[in-house]
Amino acid sequence: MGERMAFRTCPLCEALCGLELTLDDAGTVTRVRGDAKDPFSQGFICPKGATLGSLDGDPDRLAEPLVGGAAAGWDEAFETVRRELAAVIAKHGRDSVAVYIGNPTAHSLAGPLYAGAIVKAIRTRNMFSASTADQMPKHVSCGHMFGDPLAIPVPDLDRTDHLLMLGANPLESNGSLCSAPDFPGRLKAIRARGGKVVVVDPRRTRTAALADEHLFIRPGTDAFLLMALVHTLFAEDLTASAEHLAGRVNGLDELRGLAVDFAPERVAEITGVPAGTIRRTARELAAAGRAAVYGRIGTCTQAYGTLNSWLVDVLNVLTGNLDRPGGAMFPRPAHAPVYRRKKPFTTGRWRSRVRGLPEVSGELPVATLVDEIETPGEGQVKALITIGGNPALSAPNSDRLDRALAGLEFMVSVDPYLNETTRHAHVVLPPPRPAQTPHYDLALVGLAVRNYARFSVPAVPLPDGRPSEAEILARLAMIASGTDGDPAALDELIINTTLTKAAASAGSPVHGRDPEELRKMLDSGTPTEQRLDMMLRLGPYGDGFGAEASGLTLTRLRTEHPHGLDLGALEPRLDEVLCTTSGRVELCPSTFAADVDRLHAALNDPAPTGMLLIGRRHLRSNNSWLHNVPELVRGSNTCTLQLNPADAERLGISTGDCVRVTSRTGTVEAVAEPTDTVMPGVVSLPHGWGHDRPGTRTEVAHRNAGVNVNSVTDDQEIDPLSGNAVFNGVPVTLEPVAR
Ligand SMILES: Nc1nc2c(c(=O)[nH]1)N[C@H]1C(S)=C(S)[C@@H](COP(=O)(O)OP(=O)(O)OC[C@H]3O[C@@H](n4cnc5c(=O)[nH]c(N)nc54)[C@H](O)[C@@H]3O)O[C@H]1N2
Ligand SMILES: Nc1nc2c(c(=O)[nH]1)N[C@H]1C(S)=C(S)[C@@H](COP(=O)(O)OP(=O)(O)OC[C@H]3O[C@@H](n4cnc5c(=O)[nH]c(N)nc54)[C@H](O)[C@@H]3O)O[C@H]1N2
Ligand code: SF4
Ligand SMILES: [Mo]
Repeated sequence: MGERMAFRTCPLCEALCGLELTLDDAGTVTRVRGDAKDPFSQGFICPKGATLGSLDGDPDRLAEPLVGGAAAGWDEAFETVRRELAAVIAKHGRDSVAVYIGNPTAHSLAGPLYAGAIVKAIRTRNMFSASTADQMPKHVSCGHMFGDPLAIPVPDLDRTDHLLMLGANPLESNGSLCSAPDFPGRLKAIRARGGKVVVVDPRRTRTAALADEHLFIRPGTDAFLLMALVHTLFAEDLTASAEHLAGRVNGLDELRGLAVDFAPERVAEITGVPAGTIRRTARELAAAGRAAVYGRIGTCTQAYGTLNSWLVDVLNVLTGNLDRPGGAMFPRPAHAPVYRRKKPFTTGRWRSRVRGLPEVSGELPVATLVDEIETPGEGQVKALITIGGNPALSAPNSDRLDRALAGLEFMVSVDPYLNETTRHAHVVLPPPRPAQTPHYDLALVGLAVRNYARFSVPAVPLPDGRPSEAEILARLAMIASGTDGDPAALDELIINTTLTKAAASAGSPVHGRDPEELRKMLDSGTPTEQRLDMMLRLGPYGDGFGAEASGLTLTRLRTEHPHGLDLGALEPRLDEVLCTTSGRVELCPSTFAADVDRLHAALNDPAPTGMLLIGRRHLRSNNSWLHNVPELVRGSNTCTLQLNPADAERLGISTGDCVRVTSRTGTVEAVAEPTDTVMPGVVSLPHGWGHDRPGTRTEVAHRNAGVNVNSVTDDQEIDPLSGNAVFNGVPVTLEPVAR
């Protein structure tokens, strides 16, 4: 035997890189390289992907369930969950069980297929996720503009001549809501073909350093800048290129009216961007042949997160770049059927019990999870299910949440680690190693800059009796529905319902066929694989169950394209995507127009005088959970408090000093790193650190603990339209601490 090779997609970030794993006889991953044959990533890899072997073989990774902190068998673990959940529901009702779904759930095949079924089975209104600490504003903006919260246009990186990027640092993050392996290389290519890249960020990041131009902006003020860009386009009559959308857009005049008061001169002081620069930026955007505006987490995790997300696409529309090659385009994921019309988007179908915050996409803001746990009364949260999340570090004012978790009657976590969050769980159900897990990026291929599909078979088979993550989640859904039985029954139900609906749908490729017959044609793999096969075959590239002989099936993807299948550059498809009530792009939805009043009022606010805290990411880190990989934490401490040297001098702070950072919610002490890459008045701390708590089992992370920035972020500050957490622009005071 000896060495063998296996290929799979990297599950760690949104870039979708193909990996080549080398495994030994025992199934240990001994080397990881970029998969040169992947048509999308073409061998690109970053340090996180390259150390996937260490993550896979991490001795701290839980191999078996924990019940009450002790290793237990799967039957005992599931039986405990069944008993305890039933007890809580019997005593306090269904809304007393909350679910929190974390980021890695979006990077797995099992998460998107099964996590929702758990929530549905419990029938709880208390569903939370990392989305409200991340991209929820973009869902709300796309929901209202295009009718579908998942219809998110991505910048067509490979064909654009001009990219205006706000609040994104893909040289560290490798991109988000824009899946593009080797994002840095794609940015360099824009410049190499004579295009221009402009970055707007309170820090001169590595991305900003690579760009043609960097604009420092005061944290939290992007909406003013974006409004001023819209204002300039109207004022200087630069919207003519939007003509290809003529007759397909509503609200142009209302928008023009809203922007009247946001002249560049009016926002220059607030934003820190000179009026002349704003005008030139608008002109260059309008003049570029093919341009795209792209805003990411820096613009979402703000008090104006939804306005920012909306205005980014408003600019894409006004400059004629929406749904046009080289502009902002809608990917066409192979697994998503295009014949199914979606219901137009609404929010607020229910409200959170304590703060009355509106539901968005079936979720309540993670910022208010703690209120729901702490506040007594009918519907108080008494039990929590977490799936691949670490809210004890990742949520705003997470120390308060951390304390609240300790008081739950029951908590179960699906997670490979005993960490800051799962240490509170009565039962921990660990998913298998990445090498043992199949992969298909359901959530991310719909955000990729090329249409692309790749299925990864597990590199190492699971031992008998060891459930996959899909089986763990399906079993939890069965338990939650009160019919604890074979989890495959859940898949069977979903398959039958979907095929019956597809056979009855006029536009579907299987219209009029016998669902029974279709069912028999499905892939012979696991229930998960059968569901994926079904989705691919009903999808826009699918074989339509034989209707399109050369079309896509899972079998074909698995056997003929083990390194992935390139389905081509993005193509215009606005008509396929639009599902607003009007059938047009809503350029000026009324809820957004109303929120502009808030922005308008803030035009007259006095300029803040204190320091504002923002976040940042580092290439060798990934939110809270890669700090147990020795290779990634080796070297200098990255969890430092960056601040401008002028501020440091004024406050008597030198490099390496310990600084106490205080906000409304708490304090944190961090090591100072004065750097002129941060604009004056701004301090920056990365998130995901603070691994010094007792009761965890992450030895390397514990030794490289860092501090938790979310000790000082504020759970009461949210973007009102999306409920999203505000991590950027947090008012703080600083004082040096004598050691
Ligand atoms: N290496 C690494 N990669 C990751 C992750 C990670 O933790 N580490 N996390 C993954 C996840 S979950 C996500 S969501 C993505 C995020 O991907 P990105 O959106 O690219 O995230 P960041 O690198 O944090 O870049 C955000 C930038 O916004 C800037 N910023 C802060 N406040 C403001 C503001 O008010 N206005 C503007 N214009 N900019 C502001 C910050 O200085 C920072 O440079 O990255 C993913 N990839
Ligand atoms: N201050 C501040 N806070 C932030 C951010 C910020 O920029 N600044 N960013 C926010 C963003 S964008 C995000 S996405 C959130 C992330 O917030 P969370 O999703 O709550 O946290 P993560 O750190 O991603 O934790 C991931 C958890 O999943 C587990 N895990 C890893 N792989 C798997 C798997 O295959 N299956 C399962 N079931 N579990 C797995 C890990 O052990 C870990 O416990 O943090 C948010 N918090
Ligand atoms: S860029 Fe992202 S997907 Fe690619 S290897 Fe690194 S972590 Fe994995
Ligand atoms: Mo995220």
